[in-house]
Amino acid sequence: MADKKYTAQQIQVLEGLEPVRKRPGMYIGSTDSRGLHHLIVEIVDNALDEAMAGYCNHIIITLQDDGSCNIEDNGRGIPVDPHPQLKKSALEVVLTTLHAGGKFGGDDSGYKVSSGLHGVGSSVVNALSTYMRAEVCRDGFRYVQEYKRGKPVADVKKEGKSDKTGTLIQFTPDTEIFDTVEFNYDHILTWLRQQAYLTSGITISIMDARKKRPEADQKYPKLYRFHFVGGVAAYVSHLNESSQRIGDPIHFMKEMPEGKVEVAIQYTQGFQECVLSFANHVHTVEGGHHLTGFKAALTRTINAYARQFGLLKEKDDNLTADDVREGLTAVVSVQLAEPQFEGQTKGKLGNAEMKTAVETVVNEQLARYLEEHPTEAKEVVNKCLLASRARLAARAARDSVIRKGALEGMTLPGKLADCSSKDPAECELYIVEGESAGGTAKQGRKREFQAILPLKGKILNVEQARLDRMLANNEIKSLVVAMGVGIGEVKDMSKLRYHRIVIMTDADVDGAHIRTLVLTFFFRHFPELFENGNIYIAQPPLYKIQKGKDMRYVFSDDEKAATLAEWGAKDMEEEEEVEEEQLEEGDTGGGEEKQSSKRKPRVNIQRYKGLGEMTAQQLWETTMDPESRIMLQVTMEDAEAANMVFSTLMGSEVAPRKKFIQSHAKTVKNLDV
Ligand code: 0RA
Repeated sequence: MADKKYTAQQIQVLEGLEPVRKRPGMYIGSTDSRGLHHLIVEIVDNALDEAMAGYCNHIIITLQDDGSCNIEDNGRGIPVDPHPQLKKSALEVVLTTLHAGGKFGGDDSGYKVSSGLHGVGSSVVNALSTYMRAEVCRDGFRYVQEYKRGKPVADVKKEGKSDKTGTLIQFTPDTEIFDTVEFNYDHILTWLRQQAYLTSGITISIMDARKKRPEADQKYPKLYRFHFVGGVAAYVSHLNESSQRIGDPIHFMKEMPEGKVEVAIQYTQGFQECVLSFANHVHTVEGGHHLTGFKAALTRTINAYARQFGLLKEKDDNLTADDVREGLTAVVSVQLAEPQFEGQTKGKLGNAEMKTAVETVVNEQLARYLEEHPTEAKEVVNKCLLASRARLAARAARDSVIRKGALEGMTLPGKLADCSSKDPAECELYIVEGESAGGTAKQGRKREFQAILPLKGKILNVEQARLDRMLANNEIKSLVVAMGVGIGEVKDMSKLRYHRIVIMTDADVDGAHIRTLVLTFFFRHFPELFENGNIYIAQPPLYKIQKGKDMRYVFSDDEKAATLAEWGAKDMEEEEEVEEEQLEEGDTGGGEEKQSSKRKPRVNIQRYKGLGEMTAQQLWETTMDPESRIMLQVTMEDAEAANMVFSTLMGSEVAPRKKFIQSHAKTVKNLDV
């Protein structure tokens, strides 16, 4: 092939990846961390396609120390035979052209829209990598080709014999394209675990072989192996790990003319609902028609069963969709030929025919399950009835709260130091731990756009509390009233008074706990805040380090060590407010350093144990001044992972309904007094 001359047509094809480098966002959504991880998704998707077609059962992903990522599978291997028209190896065509054009979803969509389109997306990864290497084992041989920014370095080479089949892709993301090329192991693990649950029979191994792993990733083992027997039912079991469950997961699967439907359901004794939906293994964060069909069938089938067996009397109202989803964990996964992904983040399935498909399967098979498992069925229906009664009682309680003006029309809480601007887009609400830090923040803030709300002690653990009980809690009430949005059925997010809500707690265990409680509260009742990027975590400094006229605030121990090293001082365990003399006899140091050692630079390290130890001016400079502060934005990137953390941290293993009803009755009484 090497001696073949390029035709004009081929040259055109070889330039085929230019549009990807020109407008990467169109092909991978964005060039931030999310887009970076999309590269892994593109390659692994191809391997998963092989697995779904029954040719592959193992995928190995390695984050290499040199910044590249290796993805190896034991599928059939990308074909290597010469392409009939282009007269070069199919491998080269697959990896260097936007082949199967149009299958990328057209001009307005940067998302892969289908499984089963082999190799689509690998060329996009190639285009956005400084280096890529493909190794294919097929037909008894091993073939290799390398690329630089999407262009082949040489023709495909046969490197020797092999009795395996499979594909190994190694790629190094291009720093010219991406804002960051640092992979987030946590993020990759979550996604791979999800894919392993959705693809029955697959084993996915992951290795983090980076020598210097990002701090956040260090808490994870370097090696993982995911293999789940039982598909989405195992997924539901995993989601319910830390909850009290009712029966085993119910699992059904059916090939419909519209596509394949797979559903797993399990109720827990808790109140929270967790229903995840997928289309062609893509998490449909915004739901869509498959989810609508599921909910409709669930409500219909449980009501029908409850009526048939006299659990719902003639005079009773039907259970609502909310009643039948309380405490429900479910995974709804569909596969279809031409999925349409819609919505802001392309996270919503737009194929209307999938509503009927899922609805039919769930109606049919859930009804059969209930009939065949009367004990579990009664338990589930009773749980829904309980939810219904609790809902009516809670509404009565809430109505009385609202009648008394607990929320609506209630004046802003006294301890809120509001800002003067009324434009929510520029307003910030600082939720501050403790009255004393609150006082400092009030002095330090810019009152035009920064409001301060001190929170006293620990707010209620909302995971286990119902709305009516929560509203009886003053800290929660202040927070809700300050935000201006109402809660529950009267919630109206368009009334949000601050577009930035900043949680500012001490850098200690108590601070972390309070932060988790506040986040849990927001997560349960105002998930929109995460979706819209309203929630931030303030980053107060840990230390102030001073040497002569040089002064620096540092935000981590690493940064402290680096600063001290830079200043030629030793990192010693500092005592609060105690000045330390640093005497560094530079062992390799040159004359200059010796000079300065003789002058004995005094390095003063102050550790801030709490926000209250800073002056108002310091707090402003380090933590609140938009010009210089560092804030972490909390996103709902992975609502499921967050949910898991929240319920594991906050949920109670034993949450008997009886107890709830009793305490609930008391609360209702208290509210009415
Ligand atoms: C095109 C055709 C076939 C498989 C693939 C591509 C393929 C691509 C990737 C990317 C990563 N792993 C992959 N494995 C396979 C079908 C091959 C055949 O018909 O034998």
